[in-house]
Parts: sequence; structure tokens; C-alpha cells
Amino acid sequence: MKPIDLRSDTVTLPSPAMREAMSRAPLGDDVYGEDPTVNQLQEICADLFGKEAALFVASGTMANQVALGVLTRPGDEVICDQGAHPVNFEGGAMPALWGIQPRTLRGDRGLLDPVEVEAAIRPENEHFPRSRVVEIENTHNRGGGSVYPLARVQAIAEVARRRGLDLYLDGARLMNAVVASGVPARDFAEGATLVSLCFSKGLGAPVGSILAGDRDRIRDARRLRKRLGGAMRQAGVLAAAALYALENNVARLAEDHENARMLSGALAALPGVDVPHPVETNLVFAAFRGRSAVDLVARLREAGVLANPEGSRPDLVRFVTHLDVSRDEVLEAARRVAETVAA
Ligand code: TLP
Repeated sequence: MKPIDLRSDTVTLPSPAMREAMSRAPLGDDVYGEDPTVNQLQEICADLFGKEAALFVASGTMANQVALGVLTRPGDEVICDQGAHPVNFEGGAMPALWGIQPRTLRGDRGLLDPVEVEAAIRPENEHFPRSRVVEIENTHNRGGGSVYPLARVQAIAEVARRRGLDLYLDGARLMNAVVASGVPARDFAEGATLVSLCFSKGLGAPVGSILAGDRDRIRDARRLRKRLGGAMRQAGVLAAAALYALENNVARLAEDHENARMLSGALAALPGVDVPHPVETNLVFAAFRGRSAVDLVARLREAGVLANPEGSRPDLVRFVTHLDVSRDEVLEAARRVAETVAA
């Protein structure tokens, strides 16, 4: 039985056409700034986000950490949701790399409230860490793929600007937010000093993320990328996949969202299963009442469905739709989950 892999949209494989684009890409040494394909990707992404410049980096984690490194000094504080990716899934990088600490808020499905953000900003006083950055995630992973309303992003940006903080937008899945809401990427990014996007998630490229901002910040980001060992040479072979993804795999994210809604409907209909969040994009969280997500995920694997325990509570499983699972496979996955739960 072929397993249906709903662990993450990171599991997608480059399509034959994407590989073809990679093999044809003109290349050079990007540490000398001479890779034409990387340069083209960076220019296109700067424009996409309405920023002066952009930098191709190895991963979403590197984008987040380079951004936070650029915007902070040791001892500074980053205001973010308690489920923020850098707090939970980046190996403790904020304190380990930059000597900074998070000030976590309890967002609504991960989405911060501008009033709470403002209240969390520390007064100027030698006792306190310096509040330096507000970090938001759109879509929000631990929020179940939730999409920020544009007005909320603008209100948070206004607070940050007025109080002298920078806003960093972790846009690992920003194109999912764009497709789900119809809001252009540059509008979401407008009030952010730095913004990132991952090509290796729903967009289907094998590797890479982009970080965009003003020229000075991106020059600083280049130095930190080098410091982290992330300055790559003929990286155009990867940038070509990202360019292909931007051209061909954005509009189709709507199919993943539709498949996620179908899956959520099928799961919510099962006895003992709750879907705690409305599905807005490609993540589906399902709570299996009274069961251990870890045990259930092991049983689902035997039944040919791969998923991950979500981790924020013991009974929650995360399913992710993406371009390598068809509608029929999603429906088949729902059937296999139903059988496993009934057994
Ligand atoms: N998220 C991964 C895991 O690390 C949890 C996933 O499967 O969802 N920002 C956000 C919002 C993310 O969801 C992720 C990846 C990243 C950053 C980091 O990207 P990578 O994995 O490329 O370093």
C-alpha cells in the first residue's frame, strides 16, 4: 500500500519540469554575487515584497535566524506568539546564536492582538530587556495555518513603528495566505522591516527561502548568512527551482486548501474527533479525544497514512495537504483514518 504522506508540505519532491528548469539554469559563484539565477530570484522577490533587496538563504530557519540576528543585540527581547516557529522548532537558536529572548503572547490561533503587543513592550528601564522586534507568522503554523487579516498586520506594524520596534514577518507559508485571502504579498509585507518566504514547503522546491528588506538590512543579513556557513556557491541550481515554483505553483495552492477543507470535514464527522480550528489554508489539526497522538500516528502509519503529532496537546494530530497528494488520495487518507479510529 502506497503511504499517503500528510506529515508536512516540506515532503514535496521537485517535479520533472522543475528539475529540467534546474538543469538549464545559468550559474556562477554567488559569494562573488555572480550567480545570475540567484540574482534574478532575489530581484523578483524584492519586487514581490515591495522591498529594495532580497537574499536567498538555505532554509526557513536560516531566514528567521538571520532576520532576528540583524534586528537585535544580545539581551534584546522579541515579542511573538507562544507557538512561534523560532521559539519551538529552531533548536533554541534565539538564545544560542544571538543571546536574545522571546516574550511570548497567547495569540488567537497564533495571531497576535495589537493591543497586547503594545502592552508587552517594556518601558525604558535598566532592569528590563530591551523590546526590539515584533515577530509574526503568516500563515501561522501552530495556529493551524491561520491567515492574518491585513488590517491586523497593519495595526501591529503601526504599534511597532510608533514604539520604535522592528516588525519581522515569518512568511514561510505567505503565499498560502496570499492565495487564501487575495491580499498581495507586498501588502502583507509593507510594514515589516524584513519578510521571508519558503520555497521548500507548499511551493514544491527542494531547498531554499528568501529574506527581503531594505539594502542595509540585507547587506547585514549577507554577513550573518556567511557567519552561519550559509553562503552557497552555484546556488542558482536551487534558485531555479524557486523561480519555477513562483511561476507555476502559487495559484494551485488553492487546490491544497480545498483538499484540506475536505479532509477536515471528513475528520470532523468521525466519532471522538474534533477539528479545533476552521481550516483556512493547507493545515488540518484534529484532536482525537482521549487518545495519544503519538500512538495514533504510529497506527496510522501502519494503515498507510503519514501524519505528525502536533505537539501542543497530547491528542492533537497535524495533517498537511500539498502538491504531491491528489484529492483522491486525501479522500483515501480520510477513509484510512476512519478505519483506524473505528478499529
Ligand atoms: N516548519 C516545519 C517544521 O519545522 C515544524 C513544518 O513541517 O511545518 N517558519 C515556519 C512558520 C515553519 O512552519 C517552518 C517549517 C519554518 C519557518 C522553518 O523552515 P525550514 O524547515 O526550511 O527551516
